Amino acid sequence: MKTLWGKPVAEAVYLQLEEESARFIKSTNHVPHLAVVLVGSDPASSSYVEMKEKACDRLGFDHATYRFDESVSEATLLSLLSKLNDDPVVDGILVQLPLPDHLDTTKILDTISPQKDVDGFHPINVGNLLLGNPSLVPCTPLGILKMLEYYEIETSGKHVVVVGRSHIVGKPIAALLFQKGWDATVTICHSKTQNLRDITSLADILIVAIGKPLFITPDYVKEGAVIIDVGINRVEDAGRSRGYRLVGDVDYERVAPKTTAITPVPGGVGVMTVAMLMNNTLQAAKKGRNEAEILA
Ligand code: BQF
Repeated sequence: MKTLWGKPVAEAVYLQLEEESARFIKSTNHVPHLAVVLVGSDPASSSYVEMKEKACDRLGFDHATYRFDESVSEATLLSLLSKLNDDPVVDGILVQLPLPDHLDTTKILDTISPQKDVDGFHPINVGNLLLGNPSLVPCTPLGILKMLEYYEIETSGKHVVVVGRSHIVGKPIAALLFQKGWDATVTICHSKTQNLRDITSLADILIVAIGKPLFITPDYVKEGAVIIDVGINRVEDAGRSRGYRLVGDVDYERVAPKTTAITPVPGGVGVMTVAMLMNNTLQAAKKGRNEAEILA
C-alpha cells in the first residue's frame, strides 16, 4: 500500500507556476490577482481562505479578500461581483462556499464572469468541461487528475466509481475521467444508489466525495483498488487541543491495507485543491491579458 500525499504533487505544481508566473509578469507587467469573497465567520471557511491567501503570497500573486457579515444582502454581493467582473486588475474571483441559507448560491455564482470563474462553477465552464473544450476546471477535480498523473496511476479502460454527485467534485471528476485522454469507464453513485457496496467493490479507482466521516469501510473496496478520499470532516476529539480532528469519508486505518494506493486526510487531495486554484488564477490572467492585447 502506498500513501498518495498531496504535498509533493502540490510542490511540483507550485514550482512550475513560479516559473510560468515570472515569465507572465515580465512580459505583461501585470501581476495575477485573485479576489476572494467570504461571508460570515465559519472557522473552516476562514481557514480555507487563509490557505488560499498564503498560496497567493508564496507565488507573488496579488489578492484581496472581501469579508461580509452573515447577514449581507444578495444585492450587495451581486454589486461587488459585477464591480470585480469589470475591474481589469482582477483576474480571478471566488466566492467561498458554503454561503448562508438566505443567499441564492447559484444566482451569486452565475454572476461571476466565466473568464474570471477560477472555481469553474459557471454554466459556461461546466458546459465546456462536459464538451471537452478548454475551460476553467473546478480545483478539486483538477487536483485529483494531477495526483493520478504524478503517481502514474493509469485511468485508461479502468472502472472508476465516483461516490457523490456534487457540482464541485462528483459531477466534474466523472465528466473529466471519461473524456478522451483519461478514457476511464465511470460509474456515479449517490445517496439513493441501491446496493452501493456491490458497485464500489467493482472499482479499480474509487473516488469518494460525500462528506460522511469514515463512511467507506473495507467491505466497500476491492482488493488492490486505488482510493481517492475527497472528504474533509471535523470530528470531535477531546484528546486534541483544538477539540477536533480531520478525517476523510474513508476509514483510512482499516481500508488502507486492502488498497494499492490511497490518499490521506489531511494532507491528500485538499492540498491539491489550493494549488490548482493558483493554477486557474494564472490561466485566467494569461487568457485575460491575451484578450486585452487583441482589443488594444
Ligand atoms: C489538507 C472545502 C468543503 C467545503 C468547502 C489542505 C484544504 C483542505 C485540506 C483546503 C475545501 C477543502 C476548501 C487540506 C479548500 C480543500 O491538508 O488536507 C487544504 O483549503 N481546501 C474550500 O475552500 O472550501 C471547502 C471543503
